Amino acid sequence: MKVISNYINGQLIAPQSGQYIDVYDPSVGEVYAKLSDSDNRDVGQAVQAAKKAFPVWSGMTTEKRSAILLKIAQGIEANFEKLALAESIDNGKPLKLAQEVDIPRAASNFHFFATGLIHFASESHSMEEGAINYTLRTPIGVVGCISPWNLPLYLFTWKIAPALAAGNCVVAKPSEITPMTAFLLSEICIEAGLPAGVLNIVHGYGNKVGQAIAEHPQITAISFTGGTVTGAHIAKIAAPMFKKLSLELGGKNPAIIFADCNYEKMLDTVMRSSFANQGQICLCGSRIFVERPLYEKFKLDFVQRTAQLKVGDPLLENSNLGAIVSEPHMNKVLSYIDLAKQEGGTILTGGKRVKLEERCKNGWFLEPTVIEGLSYDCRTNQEEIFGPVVTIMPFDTEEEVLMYANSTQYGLASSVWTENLSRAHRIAAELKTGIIWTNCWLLRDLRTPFGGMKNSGVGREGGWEAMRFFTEAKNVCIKY
Ligand code: TXE
Repeated sequence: MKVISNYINGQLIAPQSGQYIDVYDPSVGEVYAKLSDSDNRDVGQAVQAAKKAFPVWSGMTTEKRSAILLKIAQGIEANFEKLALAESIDNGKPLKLAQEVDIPRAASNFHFFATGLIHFASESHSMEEGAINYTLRTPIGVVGCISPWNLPLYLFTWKIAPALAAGNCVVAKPSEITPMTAFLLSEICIEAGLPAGVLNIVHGYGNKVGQAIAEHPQITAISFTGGTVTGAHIAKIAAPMFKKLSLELGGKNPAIIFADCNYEKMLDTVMRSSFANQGQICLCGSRIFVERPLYEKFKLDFVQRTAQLKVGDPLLENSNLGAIVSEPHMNKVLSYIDLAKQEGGTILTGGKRVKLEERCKNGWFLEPTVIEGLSYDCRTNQEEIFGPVVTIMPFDTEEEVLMYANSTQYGLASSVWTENLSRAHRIAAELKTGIIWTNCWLLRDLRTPFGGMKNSGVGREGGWEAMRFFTEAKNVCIKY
């Protein structure tokens, strides 16, 4: 049984509690590893190690820091298959998805910020009064990174890479539900020669380890991705301590399909934006609005394609959907399907748990589910379900669909399908989400600002947004 240790001060060590947490393989529904059940003592130890390492790491030349981060990127690539298999087993996602998305993006995250840091410059402003201003962007110190279970290594590295690139030392906590690839990253960092204490990974429960990170007075910035409720909880702790906060939270994203769209391209992509990673991506389009002339045709084709999706053993090449990440989450998603029925929805396909044979007979699998006949403002269409469940409904005018799309508490991502250029720009300007994909989905340029508005979060990740989040700006004005 694999035991997952903490990575503190460059060492893989046991938690001070000496206790361990069960880690499940969701595809078989059984415990397959033990996880350090850490607490504030381990977080305190990690902060001390990070503080000790900070002067050397922040004082290192950008070339040297870049070279070490590039070695970590190369380490991820060198362990590609091992990481992809670990991710698929831990999360339940198809191995193919981990190979095509999760692990390549984890390597890209380190590559991107390892090179970005060399070009990260500050600016100066000269004044007619005979003065020059220059802006210094210096590392913050010890920062906290807390990440979720849906894209474990992808989102874990999306925070850690810029934090380290900006010269900070990190105390990080992956989700206790999917800790394995973060543990394997510890081994890669040791191999890459990352100095002791620069990155510390403390495993365990959110309300113990995550809470201790949020509360620690010497962790002066927190980057969090997870649920909106948890994000609000962390903000309550961090705000009065005046910590910098980056919150990437939930979403209830609209997919808006106009009758003039490129139909085949739209249908292929909407299958992905609806059900990729079992619908457990905060960017998935879970509310599908279709212009009325196209509605019946889309409904027929979409339901047919959805019913043909194969829910299976994630290790098998032909599985389109793998397992749901945990039994509680599977039951939460099933409860929303029940709610949809109570709210007057019709299940057009799916809606039930899938019982597989052999190895996965006790795994947590759900049918991809399509629901119609609901009002735009019912709970099913307003609350984040975070599973393979989408609703569809027709619309007649742009004003109507914009009202539907913007009606939730969330504002993370939208997708829009139309060949009409003016309409594409017009709709994008009116949508209240931080990200809008038009005639595509999840096409990602890491330089762009990434994040949501309203209850989808605070701040942006990506590119210089991330480097600026993880540095303090100081303006120096010299009169001559
Ligand atoms: O997230 P949590 P969960 C949404 C999705 C999901 C819901 C809850 O709707 O159903 O959030 O998912 C740590 N102090 N998203 O339970 O609880 C926790 O250990 C500090 C959207 O997985 O937010 C984990 O490491 N930390 C999201 C991380 O927070 C705490 C992706 C996220 O866990 C903590 C995942 C606390 N008190 C879920 N409690 C997205 N935006 O992609 C927990 N944590």
